[in-house]
Amino acid sequence: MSSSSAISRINTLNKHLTTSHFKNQGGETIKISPEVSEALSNGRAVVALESTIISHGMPYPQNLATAREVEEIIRDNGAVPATIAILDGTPCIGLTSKELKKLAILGTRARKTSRRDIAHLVATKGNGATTVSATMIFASMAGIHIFVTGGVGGVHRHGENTMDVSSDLTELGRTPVTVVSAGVKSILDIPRTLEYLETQGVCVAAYKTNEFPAFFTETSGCQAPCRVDTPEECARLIDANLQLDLKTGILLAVPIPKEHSTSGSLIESAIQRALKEAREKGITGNAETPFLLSRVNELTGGASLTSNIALVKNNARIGAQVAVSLAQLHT
Ligand code: PSU
Ligand code: MN
Repeated sequence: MSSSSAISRINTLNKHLTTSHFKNQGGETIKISPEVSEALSNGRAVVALESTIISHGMPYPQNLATAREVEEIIRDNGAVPATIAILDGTPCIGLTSKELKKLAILGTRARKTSRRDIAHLVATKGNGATTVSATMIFASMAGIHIFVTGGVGGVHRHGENTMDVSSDLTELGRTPVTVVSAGVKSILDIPRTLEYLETQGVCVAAYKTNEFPAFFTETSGCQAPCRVDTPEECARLIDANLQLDLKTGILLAVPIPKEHSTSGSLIESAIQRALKEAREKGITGNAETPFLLSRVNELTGGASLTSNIALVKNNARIGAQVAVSLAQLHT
């Protein structure tokens, strides 16, 4: 879907609606905040944000403070933030301050929601925190092309046996949204994750580096398939992907800022220990990533959380700049 067709569709939808709801192509109601709706109608830069990072990725109250600060950074850089979640069964694009707080307090009581979970959650009117895959789906429905997060899911270590491959990767292969992340954590198998992204036809671009970053560290030992050096260059890449209607997503990997990557070796030993504990406790499936994230945070005495917050904010700044450049290409 090109940006102009998405915007004109939302314009048409808005003409018929007095509230800030729209129906997707199948007729299911989706709530879109007035601020996001207006920004899309006017062709302004909009950046989507996921909510699993709030509910399952960080503890309360740092999760709420970070979510609010990230939205602020996006605004300060000239774009409109659109945090996405499912509340009482309604997919919401753009949360009010109250809704954001509700989600942050719910924490892991909100369901971690990937593509497979969406229909059940809507049907049962539950509360869902969207992962990268589910957030991409709703961003794409609304015509939002850029989405900022911390890290994406990947092929888990020993994934060749367990087949635990995050649905984030298959979503990137089928939904034309650009995900800005700090790469993939070394709790995962990074070389296999890159192989799988190639299989899925996903364009993986590293920002101002030749190497694919490993979330807490700038390096992973893996080359990135391509490189972009400015927000404008990245906007042209996204535009080409949309204009050609390739229908696949883009993964923009932004390395953690140097001053926050120092504790990399400390984090690596914590990761090794957390992985061992996960195996001993038999933690698998979609519980594995949240377990590893919180255990690594405990084992590093909070150092990993500090790095995590710093890199998400950095991604928000760059993601907003890319979104502004993309909006300028279309004006
Ligand atoms: N990686 C992180 N932080 C996160 C996640 C992954 O460093 O918060 C979350 C994201 O929401 C991502 C999801 O989409 O975990 C992937 O989960 P799984 O590995 O179960 O597919
Ligand atoms: Mn999984």
